[in-house]
Amino acid sequence: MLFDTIVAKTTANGTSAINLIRVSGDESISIVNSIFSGVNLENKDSHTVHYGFIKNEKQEQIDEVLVSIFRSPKTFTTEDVVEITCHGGNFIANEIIKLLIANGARLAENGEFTKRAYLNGRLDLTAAESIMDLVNAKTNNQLKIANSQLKGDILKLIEELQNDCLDIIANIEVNIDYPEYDDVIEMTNEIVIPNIEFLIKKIDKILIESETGQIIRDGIKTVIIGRPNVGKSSLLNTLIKEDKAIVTEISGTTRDLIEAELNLEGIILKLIDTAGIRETEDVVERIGINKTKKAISEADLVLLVLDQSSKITEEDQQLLALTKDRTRIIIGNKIDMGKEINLEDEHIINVSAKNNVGIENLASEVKRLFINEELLQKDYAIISNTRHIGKLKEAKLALVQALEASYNQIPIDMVEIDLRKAWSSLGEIIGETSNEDLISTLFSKFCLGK
Ligand SMILES: Nc1nc2c(ncn2[C@@H]2O[C@H](COP(=O)(O)OP(=O)(O)OP(=O)(O)O)[C@@H](O)[C@H]2O)c(=O)[nH]1
Ligand SMILES: [Mg+2]
Repeated sequence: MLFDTIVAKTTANGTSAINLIRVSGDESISIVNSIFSGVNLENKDSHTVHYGFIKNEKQEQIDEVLVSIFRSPKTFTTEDVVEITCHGGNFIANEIIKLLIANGARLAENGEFTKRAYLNGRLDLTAAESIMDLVNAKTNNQLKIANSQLKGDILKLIEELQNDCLDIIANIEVNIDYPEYDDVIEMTNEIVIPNIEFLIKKIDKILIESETGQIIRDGIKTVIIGRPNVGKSSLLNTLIKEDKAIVTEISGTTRDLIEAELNLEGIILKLIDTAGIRETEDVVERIGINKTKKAISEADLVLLVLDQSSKITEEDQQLLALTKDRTRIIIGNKIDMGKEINLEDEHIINVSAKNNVGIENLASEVKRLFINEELLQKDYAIISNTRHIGKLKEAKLALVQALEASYNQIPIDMVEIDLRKAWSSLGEIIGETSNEDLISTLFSKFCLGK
């Protein structure tokens, strides 16, 4: 594919030691060469680095730089790529970019280099997406999942599912188009059924594992609730090891939601501290309480804090009832002051937020609830991206429809429509679906000329 030449600064804005400017496209070497003095870049080999100067149209020196040449096709975008390493600071980089644009380059759009890598077939869509995950990674687990995706593990996984799907379609196709071929098994609904069921089971397993993947990639939205003064803000502060939320002995201290992020042994908790819930006449406090209720409804995990120094109250009971069906951990705080509360059929994690006691038990409970440790030890693809999960569910739905149609003895070519839908949803995950592809893959998979 031919594209124009694009340029962008790849390093962040602000003062730094160096900046890296990336240029990609057919004209990239000649455009950079036109503002570079040192050597003639046009006759230099791929993967070489050159020292010299960037000069403006008046031949004034802008900066002393290193220029790296990468010739097509073994480059990130598969096009000719030039990288200019210049001094830090926004001004120099902007001057160089302006000169490159004056000489025929265009400012790249967000993500355009990676988009080109994908459009030019260097990366599939999931690998392209993993690059953002790599950049955003904050934990080892996130890094591991993103690297495996970049390496093509998700691609392989999806391709395997697509192949299973195609095998079924191909058999049906042959049956429809070449009914006189008697060595092709006649695909009645009964024969299709076990194959579709097998494929659905495979997808179900991947979807279950993706729950861990999604938690690792996006973190656990966790809301800390409890009646006033039980120590919610103290718990937040202890967890993040910082005095972020105000703690006082006065009930109703926290009025608005306070958010913080925590890396809990490799899992990101997106914590929200809330206003203590109680009946109140105070308008500000009441607004806070309404926000708390909304936060509860949006959370993946509720940490319900009780106060072990006093008996359970009516408000506690209400909160226990309110969160009964949610994924929750009940915390008995202020365990240094007593152990007044025992819930018959609920496990309480006793802690002292103020004295940093028992917090590790809370951490292991979070892990127990959300993370399949065994899965993480294994070295295979885990889907973590919401888009992929959505498409996978779409594919499964189409397969379930195909299965139901088969059960109901609907003509086999109708069943095939659903199978194609499933194949196409899978293809959208890796960014390749189109009908022409389906045709050519079909023939390459099925040797009709035998
Ligand atoms: N003894 C003891 N006191 C604690 C503990 N945790 C918190 N406290 C105290 O309890 C009081 C209330 O703590 P906060 O963290 O402000 O409670 P809160 O639940 O955020 O209260 P509101 O924001 O008003 O709803 C403070 O005086 C804390 O020092 C604990 O583990 N042990
Ligand atoms: Mg508070």
